[in-house]
Amino acid sequence: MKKLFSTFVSCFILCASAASGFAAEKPNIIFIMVDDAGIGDFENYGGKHLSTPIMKKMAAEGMQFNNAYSGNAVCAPTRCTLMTGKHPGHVIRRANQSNKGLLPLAARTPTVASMLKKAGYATGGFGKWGLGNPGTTGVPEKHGFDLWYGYYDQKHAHDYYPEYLVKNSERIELPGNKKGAKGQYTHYLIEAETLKFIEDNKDRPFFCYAAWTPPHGQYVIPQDDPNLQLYKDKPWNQTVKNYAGMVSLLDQGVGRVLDKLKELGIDDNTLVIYTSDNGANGPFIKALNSNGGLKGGKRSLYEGGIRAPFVARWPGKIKPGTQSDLLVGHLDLMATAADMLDIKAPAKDGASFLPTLLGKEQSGHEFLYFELYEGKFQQCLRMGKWKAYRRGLKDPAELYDLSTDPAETKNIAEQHPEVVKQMEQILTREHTPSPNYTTPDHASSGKKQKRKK
Ligand SMILES: [Ca+2]
Repeated sequence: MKKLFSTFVSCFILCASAASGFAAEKPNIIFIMVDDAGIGDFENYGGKHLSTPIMKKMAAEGMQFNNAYSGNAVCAPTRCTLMTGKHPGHVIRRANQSNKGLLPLAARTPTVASMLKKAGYATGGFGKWGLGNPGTTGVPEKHGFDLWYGYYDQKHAHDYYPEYLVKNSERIELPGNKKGAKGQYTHYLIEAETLKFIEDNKDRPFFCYAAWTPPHGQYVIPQDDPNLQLYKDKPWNQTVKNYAGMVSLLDQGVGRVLDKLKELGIDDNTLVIYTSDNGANGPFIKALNSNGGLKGGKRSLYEGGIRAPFVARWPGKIKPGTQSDLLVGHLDLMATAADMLDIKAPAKDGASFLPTLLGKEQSGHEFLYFELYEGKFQQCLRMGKWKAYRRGLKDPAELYDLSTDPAETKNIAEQHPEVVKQMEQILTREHTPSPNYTTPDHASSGKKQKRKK
């Protein structure tokens, strides 16, 4: 009888597990998002100048997405979209600044972290938060994170040798950096805390959001770092060499995360995603082709600002060496995590890419929508092979066919009026007015928006 009962229980668990994805296993999720690296910086996306063997290895062992998009084209709006699972026309942060200054996440805004915490996950974030400074409604520990270590304020995050970092809204003094000393390079500390969190939570499900700050400026890296030494003989100025060293440093750090998972024996039950928060900055587009030949870079809603490197590794679940052309974005993390656990995502703009990870057919997004008020207002829409772009709500949209013109060199709106009409309707519909930003009807009437890194 006892055996019968146990068989019944096993069957029940198996059946329940099959019906609900991975609800029984509760796989760990590690989302590593580096800051300002362009898609052209990475070897597996055709990068020729920088050493990024870990992303390449992850792609060989997992899946590389070739139509992936960042949440937006600058730091805070990307983070807002990623965390809330809502597209850029529905979130509070549509620029780093606003008409009302820094906007924290409102109290009780559901996030990926709060969703996973409710599902029994330990939740930790490491690096740059950017969605609310200490004392505001936006702090990460009020949005599902058990632990946040690093920077809350974006400006603070420009400094790699600050006198302090922040842990759950408390100052953590860095005595090695007092009075202008440069004794404690923060990325080393942030990477170490990331690894510690993984180790501390190896026996329970966890969500680790590594919002690492390299290679965002300031462009500094310790002179004795072996990743900088890789580029010592290159004919580049010191800023470019430092940038290159920072990209390689964080790539090696991802390797240390993967090694840690193997060492702890939790490699097979952990989905790791490695991506960047927005496109590359101008000097590196020029020196290193960091935007991979796409149009524009950081702050632009042309492809160079939002097309993201995006690889996923999950041994035993993702078939090694797979390439996917599915349209995906950072906003999909919430829907995908919810799908894994058979729970309901609190936001509806994202779409789960779990079927694709598991080798199943899926149709995915009909379109991805973006808007941004950084310097100037921009809207864009990716729909199938088409890309529409405009700078005023009532301006005619430019149209590009990315299948033949990935660098958006030829505006072919006049040849496809019906496509343009349909895409303009979606651009108008997906934009929701916000009192925090000034939206121009026409690019020429657009008031200059406040710009800040
Ligand atoms: Ca960024």
